[in-house]
This record gives sequence, structure tokens and C-alpha cells, in this order.
Amino acid sequence: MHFAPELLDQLRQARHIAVFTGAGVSAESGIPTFRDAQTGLWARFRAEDLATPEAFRRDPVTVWNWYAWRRELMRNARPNPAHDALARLERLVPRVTVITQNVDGLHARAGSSDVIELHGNIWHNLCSACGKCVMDEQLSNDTPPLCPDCGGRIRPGVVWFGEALPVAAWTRASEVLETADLFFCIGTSSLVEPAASLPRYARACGRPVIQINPEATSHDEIAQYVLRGKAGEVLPMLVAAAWPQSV
Ligand code: BJW
Repeated sequence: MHFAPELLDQLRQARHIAVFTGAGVSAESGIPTFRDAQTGLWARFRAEDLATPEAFRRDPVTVWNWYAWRRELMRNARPNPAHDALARLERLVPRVTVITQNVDGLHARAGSSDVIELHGNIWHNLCSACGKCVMDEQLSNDTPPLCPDCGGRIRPGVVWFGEALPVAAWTRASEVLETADLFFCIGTSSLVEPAASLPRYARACGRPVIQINPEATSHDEIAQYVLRGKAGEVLPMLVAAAWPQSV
């Protein structure tokens, strides 16, 4: 793949890089993206219809079992070359902040040290009634488990449709846009708000936006560079092209 020499210069000169990621970054780890059709037991459900507070109220058993299945998938998944290349970038650029919509924790497992999780983390358990955080060891054997304090239903600590994003994560992500020199947008359909507005804010702040995705998205229009391909292939090549001595 050929990279514009100006892009490689901008990368080498950057003091702070912001990287906004979505499900496509974990696709090569074997975790289906949100808008992939579901398979097996879950083929008759749409992911969008399970990730809502209404679905959990209506059918908590199905929603809990879906998350239990996804946790198992994520537990067995390994970071892929895209996660690894982003973690490696920290040794080449003074500051790298990953702003992710993913709940799988794979950026941190790959070694990225500054990760903002906009949509929560699938490994956290919360009481849907009193908000208490509950450790795995404290979970009862019910489906879904019940809160040891108030008996409410335990839910995964992720952000569902119609719920607000964690304030601290959103505030930090907005601050990062003000200090970053470059903004990567990788592996997201950019359909889900308010996260999808971040690349537009970055562009409005005058930051070059670099889009990596095998498919076109609405953010191609605002991107200074569109790199068409899989993140696990494009990112390692890009890092090697900018810093040949790093490989
Ligand atoms: C590859 C690849 C490879 C493949 N390499 N790439 C404004 C306008 C319209 C609607 C709204 C609006 N503001 C809010 C809304 C409503 C709603 C929304 O956005 N709806 C839209 C669908 C229309 N938003 C919300 O409800 C949000 N909350 C909110 O706004 O609250 C307001 C409020 C304020 C105050 C009080 C109360 C409320 C919350 C959104 C939460 C989203 N949650 C989920 C589930 C998380 C938990 C879980 O994992 O189960 O987050 S939904 C799902 O979508 C998940 C993802 O993080 C998110 C984004 O998906 P993503 O990552 O982009 O994945 P895909 O599958 O869509 O795309 C994959 C991409 O990868 C594709 O482009 C592929 O081509 C690419 N790809 N292989 C690179 N190898």
C-alpha cells in the first residue's frame, strides 16, 4: 500500500495522536462487528435490539445470556496486529490516546496505556436498580444475577441505546480533541451518536482526520486521508512506513 509522504511526515512530527476506534478494530480478533448479521443461537436477534434498557426490562434472561456468550467470545479473543500497532505507537510518539467504542478491553490487553472507553466495559457488572458495582466473585447463580445489596438485577456495565455516555469519558475525549495533532478514525460505521460526532469535532478543530476502513462511511467526506483496508493490515504497514527502524 502506498502512503502519501505528507501523511508520513505528519505522523513523525505529531506530539499527540488521538485514535478513535470501533468494532472493526476487533473484527480480526474474531469478534463480530455490531452490524454483522448474528450467527448460531443468536441469528434470530439483531444486536441493536438486544443492547437496550427496554430489552433488558422485557427479557432480562435473553439479554444476560447474550452478554454471557459475548464475554466468553471476548475472553478467548487475542489482540490483533491493529491493537498491537496502536500500542507500539506509544513508543514512537510522545502521547497517544485511544478513544474506543469497544467494550472488549483489547486495547488495554495489547498494551495501550491511555484508553478512554466511551461505551463502558463488558467485564463490569452493575446493579440496574441501585447502581452498585459488583465483582464477578460476588455474582449469584441466578440469570441474571441479583444484587447482593438490594436484590436488583445485575447488568453489564456498558452503554445501551438511549443511555448517556459516562460523563468523565466524554469530557476526557472532548479535551483530547483540543490537544491532539492528528485524529485517526478506525473500524467504525460512524452511525452511533454522540461518539460519531468526534471525528467531525476534530475536523472542525482543524485536526487532520485519517480514516481506516475497508468500507466507505460518511466520515470519508471529512477525512484528509482515506486508507481503504483492514485495520490489522493497514496499521502495521503505516507504522512501518513512517518509522522503518521500528520493525
Ligand atoms: C473494519 C474491519 C477491519 C470491518 N478493519 N474496519 C443523534 C442522531 C440520531 C440518533 C441519535 C443521536 N443522538 C443519540 C441518538 C440515539 C442513539 C443513536 O446513535 N442511534 C443511531 C443508531 C441512529 N444513541 C444513543 O442512544 C446513545 N446515547 C445517547 O445519545 O444518550 C442521550 C442521553 C443523554 C442524557 C441522558 C440520557 C440519554 C448511546 C449509544 C450507545 C451505543 N451502544 C452500543 C452497545 C454497547 C454495548 C455492547 O457492546 O453490547 O455500542 S451499540 C453499538 O454501536 C456499540 C458500538 O460501540 C456502537 C458503534 O458501532 P461500531 O463500532 O461503529 O460498529 P459497526 O458494526 O457499526 O461498524 C463496524 C465497522 O467496522 C464498519 O464500518 C466496517 O466496515 C468496519 N470493519 N472489519 C477495519 N478488519
